[in-house]
Amino acid sequence: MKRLILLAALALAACSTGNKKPMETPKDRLVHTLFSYAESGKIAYGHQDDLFYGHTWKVEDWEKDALERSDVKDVTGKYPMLMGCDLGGIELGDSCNLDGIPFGLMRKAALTHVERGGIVTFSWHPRNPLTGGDAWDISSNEVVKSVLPGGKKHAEFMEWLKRAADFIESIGPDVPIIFRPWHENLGSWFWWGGKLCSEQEYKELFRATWLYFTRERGLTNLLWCYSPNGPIAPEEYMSRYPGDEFVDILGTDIYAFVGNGSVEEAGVRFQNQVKYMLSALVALGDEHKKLICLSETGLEGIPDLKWWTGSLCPAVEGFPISYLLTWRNAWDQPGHFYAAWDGFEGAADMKAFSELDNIVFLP
Ligand code: BMA
Repeated sequence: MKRLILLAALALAACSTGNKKPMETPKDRLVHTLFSYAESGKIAYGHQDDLFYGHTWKVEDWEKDALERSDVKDVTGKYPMLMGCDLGGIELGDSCNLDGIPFGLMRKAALTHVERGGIVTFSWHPRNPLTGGDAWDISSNEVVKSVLPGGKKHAEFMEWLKRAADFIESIGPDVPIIFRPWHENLGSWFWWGGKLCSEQEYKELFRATWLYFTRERGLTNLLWCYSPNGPIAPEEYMSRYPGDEFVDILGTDIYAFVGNGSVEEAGVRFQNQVKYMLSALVALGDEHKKLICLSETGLEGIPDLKWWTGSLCPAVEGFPISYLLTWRNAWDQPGHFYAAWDGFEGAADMKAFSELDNIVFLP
């Protein structure tokens, strides 16, 4: 426990400048909050797109809507502590993101969630700047190279960063945001993935994003999360780590998959994978003085009706992760959900999870 308090102090000291006692910023306060969860053995729960839509509904008239509906709240009586949002589409100047969420709604929901006492985190699935395809277009391994200085898409890419930074800036300087760009970078399903660019190119991509947002735009309200897909050996995890200066949180995305086996087997496999990766992140977090988290997780469609208390909880219990986040409940794809919803047969187990002493929801 003392170790974590020391880590928090060191992390904040690293952010401060000179000898003057720094003023506590919104980012500092969020760092403290997240360290205090980890220190007290608590884990905040997050849900992607929570206030935008759920399994059978979506916000229609967002300017008038009070944004009170949430599948998580319907089931547990509480909002998730974290709400995840995705910026995909902002780079083109689109009015809605890749899942049809108006950016105006995203801004309003982020502010509403923070006013309620919650925390927001942004991921980003930008289009492929070289081919014009989507984030999953891996037809070229020249894309990262093309956006770096000297590359033929560099100027256009800087415009993409500008649009993303403009949006984040429009939410306000006092709203701390966990920003998680270039995620799952050790798999090869995004154009910035492991086989699609060199280690150096990836690091430069991450650093260029950080430098532009932080130095050129002064967006110091962001906590930067590095979140490779897991499980993966710690050496591999660190092989594309951009550096301590550019990262505040070490995360990992690990999903449960049933595949051809039983849900029981999937549960055991998932627990082993998460425990393996989180053990590595605890050591890395100590070494690099960083927060750690399970940045994305879930079991699509939750066919295991005891998944929350039977698999997720035992997988993360005892690890000082500040938060975990389950993915979205798509309103237009009946099988694509990662949190329970009102009427779902496995809802009671998610409610039981929400009532555990070590799991933090937004009351
Ligand atoms: C994926 C799926 C997609 C979605 C994307 C970005 O995991 O949920 O349907 O478009 O995330 O949110």
